[in-house]
Amino acid sequence: MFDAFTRVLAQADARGQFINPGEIDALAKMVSDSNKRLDAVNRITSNASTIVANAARQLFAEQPALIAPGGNAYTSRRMAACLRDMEIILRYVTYAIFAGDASVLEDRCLNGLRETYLALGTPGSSVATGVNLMKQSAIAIANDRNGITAGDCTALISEIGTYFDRAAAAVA
Ligand code: PEB
Repeated sequence: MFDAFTRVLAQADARGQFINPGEIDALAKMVSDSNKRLDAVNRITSNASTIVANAARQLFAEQPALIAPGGNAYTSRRMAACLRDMEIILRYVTYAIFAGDASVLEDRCLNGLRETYLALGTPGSSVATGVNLMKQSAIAIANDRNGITAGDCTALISEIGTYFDRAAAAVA
């Protein structure tokens, strides 16, 4: 499991070189912007159940077969498993945002997930749709300009988007 810092040093070590000035500048920028990152993690974390519930509601409205008899989220046991899965994925996305690196998400959540869904007969493309719906609402919440000091969050928001995209691509 890497974060932005250990990633840079592992790469430098693999090259057998010191950490170069460009890498130091990029990490220094990340540190100077770190309040934005922690605010985004905090906002997504404290709204996690809203993000999951709204995305699930929208997923089932778009794909009602999932909750019809015989569907993959039919019966409360499967519905609960589905909501739990979405929450697990969102939790690992918040870890990746916090670390500034996708490896925790890849190694501990996405690795083998496609195969798990194949084995369960759970439609990965529907999970991917759910992840995309969580992406939209998490970004809207993280990017809400109300009650915060105005600043440029473009890079951070697009980075956050990439973690959701990885999760969706891993199961689609
Ligand atoms: C992954 N999901 C399920 C299972 C596992 C995971 C391992 C089988 C065991 C169980 O039922 O608990 N677990 C989950 C995960 C990690 C992990 C992400 C990462 C660390 O350890 N059904 C739908 C939707 C979708 C869904 C499309 C968006 O209709 C999910 C939610 N996952 C779903 C369902 C099951 C499941 C299990 C319904 C139960 C399947 C079944 O038992 O028939």
